[in-house]
Amino acid sequence: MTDLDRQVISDWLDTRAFGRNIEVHETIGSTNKRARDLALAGAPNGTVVVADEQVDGRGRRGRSWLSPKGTGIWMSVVIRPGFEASLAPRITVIAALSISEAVYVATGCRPSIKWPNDLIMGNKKVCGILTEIKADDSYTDYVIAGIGLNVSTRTDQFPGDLAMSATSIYEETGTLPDRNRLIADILNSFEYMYESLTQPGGFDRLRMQYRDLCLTLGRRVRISGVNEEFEAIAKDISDDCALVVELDDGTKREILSGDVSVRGIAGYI
Ligand code: BTX
Repeated sequence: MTDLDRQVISDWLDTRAFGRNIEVHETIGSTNKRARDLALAGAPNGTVVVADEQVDGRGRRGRSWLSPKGTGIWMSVVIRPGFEASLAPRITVIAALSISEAVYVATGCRPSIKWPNDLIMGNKKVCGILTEIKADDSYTDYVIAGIGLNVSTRTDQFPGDLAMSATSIYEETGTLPDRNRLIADILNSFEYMYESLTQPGGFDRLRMQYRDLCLTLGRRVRISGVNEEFEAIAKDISDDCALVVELDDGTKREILSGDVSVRGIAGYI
């Protein structure tokens, strides 16, 4: 697989801010952690940290993210949105859409989205997104959008049960896209969608695209929250990016966060 190259990434970029300030690391603990340190030190909107390998890659709720050397895109984007914290989940939505679009352009195959933060190919997880935020009620200091995308990983490189639930672009499509180009394409779409968030009707159009790609909708799901676990039918994505579900007694609920399992997807039986 081609080496990560700052200059090649820059050459493919078509952005104003995203990726214009970029760090490329051979190895790092976690790109999200590095991006957070940079954000706290005042890094501008669109700052990107990308690494060839993460030795302490992070998922949600303290879980770990396998990030072997040279096999994927491990990248974090610092975003300084001019909007309140409640709108921050929109960043996860547009990150997912932009990754799906870039993979489609590179391979002709379009990953689906499993609400809120996974991209799925062949019923397995090809990408996870970790969005972290520093904000108070009225002001968002920064959002870090962390992207872990398996590009060339072979099934036998995923340890234990992960082999049942994880996959890569190469495993699903037989194509090995150039990571530098893919990084730039993700950032190009990401910035374009980010800017359209502030235009009238901008998010509604993106939400429609998200609904079309969201394999969670219309399915029976199991929701595991901090204090409860229940099943329901996933119906819609709300304006604030919650998953709208209908329980068996007909009541509707909006789920803002939590683990949502969909039968047959990403190893859930
Ligand atoms: P998540 O908590 O939804 O998913 C984490 C779970 O996914 C793990 O518990 C494991 O079961 C599974 N998993 C671990 N590694 C992989 C992998 N490579 N492919 C498929 N499944 C896997 C998802 O969290 C958010 C992950 C974000 C990762 C990026 S990488 C760049 C940035 N830096 C960082 O530390 N995290 C983000």
